[in-house]
Amino acid sequence: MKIGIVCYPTFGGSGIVATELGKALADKGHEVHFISYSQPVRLDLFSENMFYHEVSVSDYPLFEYTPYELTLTSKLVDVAMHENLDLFHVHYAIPHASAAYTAKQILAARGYHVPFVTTLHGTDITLVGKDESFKPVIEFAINQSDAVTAVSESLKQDTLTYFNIKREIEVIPNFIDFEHYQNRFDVRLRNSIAPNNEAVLTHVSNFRKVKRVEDVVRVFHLVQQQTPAKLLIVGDGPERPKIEQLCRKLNLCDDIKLLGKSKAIEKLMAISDLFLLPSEAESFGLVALEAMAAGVPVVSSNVGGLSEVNKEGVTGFLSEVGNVDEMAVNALKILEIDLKTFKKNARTHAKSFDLPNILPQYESLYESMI
Ligand code: GMT
Repeated sequence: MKIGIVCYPTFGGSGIVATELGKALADKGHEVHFISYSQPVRLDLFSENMFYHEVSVSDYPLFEYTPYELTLTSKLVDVAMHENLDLFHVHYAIPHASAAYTAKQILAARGYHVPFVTTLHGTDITLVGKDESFKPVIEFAINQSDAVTAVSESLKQDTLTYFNIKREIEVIPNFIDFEHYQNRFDVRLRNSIAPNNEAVLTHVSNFRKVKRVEDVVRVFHLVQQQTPAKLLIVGDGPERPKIEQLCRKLNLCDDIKLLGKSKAIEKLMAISDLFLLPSEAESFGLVALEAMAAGVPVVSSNVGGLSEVNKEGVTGFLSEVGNVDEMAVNALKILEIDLKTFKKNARTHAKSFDLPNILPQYESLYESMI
């Protein structure tokens, strides 16, 4: 099949899922065309049947806000016609689903039939999409999609709650390439982070408010009062200054490392003992799954799809948003009582989200559309 994948190119989970899906489809012999405003961070164009088409937005003095969606739509029309695409797969509804809908109409007027599947990822529904300033367009574009998928049962239910949806939503969970996370332990890296074999706690995110990174620091602070520990914080984003301030205020600067947008996620997970994800909203929590694939148990909040990924008392623990005291108690329970069992369970549960289990679900959906 010839598939056009539309996604955000940044570190966010939806872009990562879209890119890894495209790479896996290309490996299976499909022709994959990525369409975005810059090259997705995880995209390395080493495959002969993978292509990248950049949407370049040019400024015009009249526009106070440059209309990206129109440029994207034109690009979709152009790529579909010239590359003979069979379908579009758009990740994150805003504005990709409405752009794909318009592109489909333009293509139809030119005699081409190019259906599109929309994958809902989370904030496109739970935060941004349900805002009245987007809602009518998003609702329409979801209903007009030829197929709709959501990355968790919880996100499907949220979509049905917030919008008037008249079509089937199929749940296809996020995935990891399980093998990619095995045998990555680097003893020198571990010793450099935790020279006295302290427990290593890790958090990875884009530092948006919704991730509650300050809670990560507070949980760590409580844990560290009971057991020697180090904290790795990977990523970057708007909340960084607040996090730095809190580290200083709690006198934790020597024990917390802010690593920025590291690409060595697998290696960092492999030397970690525990992963913290106290988010306010999380439709799935791909990063928790990545941690689990590396054998790292998870202490998280209990929102959205997190309970579909992190199994209470098995792969980690889940608490109410903001309950940092309980999260710290749970972290200590895992670290001090039964780290080995939790590690094993985390890996076993992550294996059920391995790529070969999920990829065929997308392929059969595509086949049913064309
Ligand atoms: O929240 C992020 O980190 C980014 C965001 C995105 O769309 O890029 O992530 C959402 O999609 C991910 C991939 O499907 C999910 O794993 C995240 O849980 C989801 N984030 C939220 O719901 C807040």
